[in-house]
Amino acid sequence: MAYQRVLTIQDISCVGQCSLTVALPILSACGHETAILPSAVLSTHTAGFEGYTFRDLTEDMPAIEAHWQKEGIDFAAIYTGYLGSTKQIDYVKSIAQHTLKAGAPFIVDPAMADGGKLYPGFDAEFAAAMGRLAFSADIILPNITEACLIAEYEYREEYDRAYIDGLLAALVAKGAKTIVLTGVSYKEGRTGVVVLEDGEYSYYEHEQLSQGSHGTGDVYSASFVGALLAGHTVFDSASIAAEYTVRCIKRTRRDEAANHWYGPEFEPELGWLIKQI
Ligand code: PXL
Repeated sequence: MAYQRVLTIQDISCVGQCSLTVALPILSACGHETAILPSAVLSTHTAGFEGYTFRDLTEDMPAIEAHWQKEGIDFAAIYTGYLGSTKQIDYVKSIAQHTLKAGAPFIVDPAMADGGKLYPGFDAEFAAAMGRLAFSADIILPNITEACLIAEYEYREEYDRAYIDGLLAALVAKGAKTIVLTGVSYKEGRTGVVVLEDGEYSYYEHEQLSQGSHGTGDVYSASFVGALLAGHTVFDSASIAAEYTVRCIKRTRRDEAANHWYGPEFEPELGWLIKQI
């Protein structure tokens, strides 16, 4: 496995086990040099805590990009997650255009919504800008809510294969390339990941745990990117990330007495992930 430098752009939620505090350790554990660009600094994530602080770092981005360009710094992959503002999305596009090595993958997790709803602080304008970023990427990692928002497709709680095919077609029509669609459940008690690559549909089914904990989307995306950069195929990376995420959710559940509601206990399962890599 070649040692390579990946850049991940997402927020620092100081407490909450999501975004950079998840992506940095997971990518490092997968053996990759990991550069970070914080999109914002929050005291906690926004799902369940009240009164969190939020410092938007949008205005720092152009100078950071200019410095990297001056130093000739480039990346073997860029992976973005939760972003802090609509304006920031344009800066992120510029960073991807100017600092990615030729042919290197640009991977976007349009982390902004779940369960049919945008996260607090985001609006339709932000969702449209995130869509434009996603359609410029090589690989996108949306859940169904995010996919519907960027494809402008009706969101439904109950669906079948025809609905998912329609959603994938709407994403492709807007310019999506490889799609890894998470949380697609066709059967009670089971869920899975749909991969659409070069027009080919494949599905990795796995156990559904009735309630995922917050931040599992970030665990999923970071482990997917970690596996992909280590040389696994998109489908194998999607499957490894799914099994890793399930293990983390189970581990968190086992610790119910500690009431660890705000994030997944992903650290004790890193050893398992490293073995798959
Ligand atoms: O896990 C997605 C995420 C990332 N960062 C922040 C969030 C959320 C989801 O709510 O609030 C700050």
